[in-house]
Amino acid sequence: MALHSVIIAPDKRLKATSKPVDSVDAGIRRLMDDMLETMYAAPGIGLAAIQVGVPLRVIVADLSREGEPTEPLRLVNPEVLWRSPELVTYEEGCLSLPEHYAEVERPARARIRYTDHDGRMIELEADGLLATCLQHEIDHLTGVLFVDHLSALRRGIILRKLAKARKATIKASV
Ligand code: GNR
Ligand code: NI
Repeated sequence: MALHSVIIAPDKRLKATSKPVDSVDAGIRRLMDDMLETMYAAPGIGLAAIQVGVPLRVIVADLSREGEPTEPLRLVNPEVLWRSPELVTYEEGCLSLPEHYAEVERPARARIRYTDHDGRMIELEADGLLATCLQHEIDHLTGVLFVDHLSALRRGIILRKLAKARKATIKASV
């Protein structure tokens, strides 16, 4: 397995639309294992392939509690089939927007269809944090970040802070 580095916003690669996967082969399974390793190391509860620079419709997630057995989810070509009319608000974070958090309102439940690591088609109805997490990951597949659900003012503040923090790190490393 291998760790990837996570792309930090602002970065135009994060705005790309990811392409569907043709077939779940060894390369895709390897990608998903590497993404899980990267996500656990961060740590995070979800990761989209585009965050490690791979523009394919692949996401991983794990919402198991610390100290409990892991429950890795590997989703290829996920699609939202249905969104509940009821909404819910969670404080969201993103590995591509480190140290920034904001409340985002989304459908409380969602029905999702995807292909698993064995190439089988699966449907699941998610609620709670899993519903929020999977919608956050599926947003990444069309270049949407949680800050895109905030006002332009709040988005601008966060993205400018990240751009400034990056410049400071580059300067410190020369
Ligand atoms: O680790 C993460 N935590 C999180 C918290 C609330 C809502 C969504 C998330 S996903 C995020 C990891 C990430 O950036 N996934 O794309
Ligand atoms: Ni994210």
